[in-house]
Amino acid sequence: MRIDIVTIFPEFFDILDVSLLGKARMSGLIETHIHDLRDGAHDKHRTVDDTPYGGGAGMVMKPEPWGFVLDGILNDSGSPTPVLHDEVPSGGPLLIVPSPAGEQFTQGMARDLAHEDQLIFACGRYEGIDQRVVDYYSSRMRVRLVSLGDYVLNGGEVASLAMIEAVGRLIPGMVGNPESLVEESHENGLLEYPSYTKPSVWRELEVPPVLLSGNHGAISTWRHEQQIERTRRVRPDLLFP
Ligand code: 6GU
Repeated sequence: MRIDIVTIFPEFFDILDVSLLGKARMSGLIETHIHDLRDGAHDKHRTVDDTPYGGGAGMVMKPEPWGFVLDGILNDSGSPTPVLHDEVPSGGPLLIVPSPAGEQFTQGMARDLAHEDQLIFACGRYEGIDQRVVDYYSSRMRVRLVSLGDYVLNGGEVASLAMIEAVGRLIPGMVGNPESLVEESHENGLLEYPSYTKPSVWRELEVPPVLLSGNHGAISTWRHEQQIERTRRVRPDLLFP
C-alpha cells in the first residue's frame, strides 16, 4: 500500500519510522510519502490560510496549495489527466480528509481501507479546508471525510496517524500472529475479554481459576461471558445499536 500524507507539520509523521509500521515500511508492505503543504504556496511567506468569506472565527486553508500538492501526488502515481464531470473512478487512490464533520471511523472501515492500493490523507488545520478542494478532487478520485469520534482535535495529523495505525496492522502479512487480530476488541462486535499472565497471584489478587484449569471449553465460555458483560457495562450501544 502507498500512503501519501499532506500536512503543514511533516514532523508529526516521523513516528511512522518506528514500531509496528516501521517494520511494515521496511518490508515494503507500506510505502509512505510525506508532503509539506507549504511547498504548494508560492508567495514569500508560503501562506496556506486566509480569512473566511462571510466572516466568522478562525482561518480557512486556501485551495491553491492543496491543488498544487494533490496534483503532484496524482501525477506521480500515474492517475489519468482530469476530466471534469466525468464518472468518479472506482479504483485509483482514495483521498481521506480527516474531519470532525466526517463519517465515523470504525474497525469495519479500517478493514476495508486495508485493501486499498493508495490512500492520500489531507490533514487540515485551523477551521478547515476551502470546500472546493473536496468538490474538485471528488471528480478525480474517491473522497471520504472521516472522523475519529465526537470530539475536536486541532487538525487532521493525529487523526491520520490513528487511522494509519489501525489500517496498517490489518494489511495482510502485517501482524506476527493473525489469531491476535480476530480475538481483539471490535472484531466480533464485542469488547475484548480481560487478559492475565504470570504470576498467578499478584498483590493478593488471583487470576480467575478457570484460566488455570486447562479446560479449553470452559475458558472459551468464560471469555465470551466476560466480553458480553464488559460490553453491556461500558458500551451497551454496541449490543443494542
Ligand atoms: Cl478526523 N479531525 C479533527 N480535527 N478533529 C477530530 C477528528 C478529526 N475526529 C475527531 N475529532
